[in-house]
Amino acid sequence: MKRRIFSGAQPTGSLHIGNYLGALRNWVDLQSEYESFYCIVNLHAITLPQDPATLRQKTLDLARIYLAAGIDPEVSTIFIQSDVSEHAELAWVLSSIARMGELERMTQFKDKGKGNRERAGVGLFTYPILMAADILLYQTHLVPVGKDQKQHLELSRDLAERFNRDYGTAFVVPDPFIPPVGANILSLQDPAKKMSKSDENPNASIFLLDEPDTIAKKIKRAVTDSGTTIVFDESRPAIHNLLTIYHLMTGKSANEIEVHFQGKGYGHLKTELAEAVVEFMKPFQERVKDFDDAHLNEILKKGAAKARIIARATLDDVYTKMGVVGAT
Ligand code: AQP
Repeated sequence: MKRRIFSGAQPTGSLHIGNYLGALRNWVDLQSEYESFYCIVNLHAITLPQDPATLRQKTLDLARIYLAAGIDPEVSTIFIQSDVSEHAELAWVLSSIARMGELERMTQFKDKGKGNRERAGVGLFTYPILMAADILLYQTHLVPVGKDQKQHLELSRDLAERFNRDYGTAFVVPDPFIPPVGANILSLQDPAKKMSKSDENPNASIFLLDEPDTIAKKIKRAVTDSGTTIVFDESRPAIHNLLTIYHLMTGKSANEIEVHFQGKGYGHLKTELAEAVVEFMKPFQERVKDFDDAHLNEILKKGAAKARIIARATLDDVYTKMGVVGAT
């Protein structure tokens, strides 16, 4: 039996190269080695206000992006979270064993809630519990995510261990897979922040479907620092970030890159980086046009049917262990 992977992305905004380099490319690389479940987590998306028509459209667009990135529906299971209601059910169960204190420590709630506890949604607060349910339903061994999800994953592990200890083993305790390079691609405008779909500054993120001109403009406007040398130095996060993207897009080693840019200026780096990103994105942007809505819906329906069988078995086991039974 293959070990299992679960991961997902929210159909909010457009995916950016951070989502791709931190998560999606690893999903593609790992899909044959593991039995893989890749979810479009639309129930997570509604923890912040969404326009219904846009959310509907973005949900299908995200499926298109998964396929264009190289996720093979013959190999991996691709589905929409809300098509498998067990996600919401298990989230309720886990909310009964999760503690307020551990949720209060989650930094993403603080960031996305903008520090305003009075106005922040309860769903935003309990978001990591739904994420734990997503993962634990599938008896997941490995969860490939970016660095921003590390804390949430630790909570998933804690909840699995707590349930297993108190009620008997129902869950595999999942391990994170956080890539050594690319797990935290930074905003091009503020290297103190990660690149994010919901960043208010459109120049902060390079989206996977950006036109070549837009990519070049965004890179040209990227903030740098007061130094002059082009080297991988973590104490200079803006340049380090640009070099990391260059490294991941070209496959050249850090040493090769430093030698290549020796004696050259930031303008030169930005021009070559833009070319590398545009080149990297070209086949992906071509492939994205290949999938029509009817085909996507078919894949998603099939995926949900497969996911539901595993999810139901886990939830039934959880209910039995807890004594949650209906009339017979
Ligand atoms: N900047 C990043 N660098 C590396 N990985 C990243 N991820 C997100 N941002 C970066 C990883 O992408 C996967 C999917 O993310 P998500 O859709 O769940 O949303 P998120 O983590 O909340 O990312 P965003 O882009 O910042 O979206 P919004 O603005 O909607 O919140 C995850 O594995 C994530 O770690």
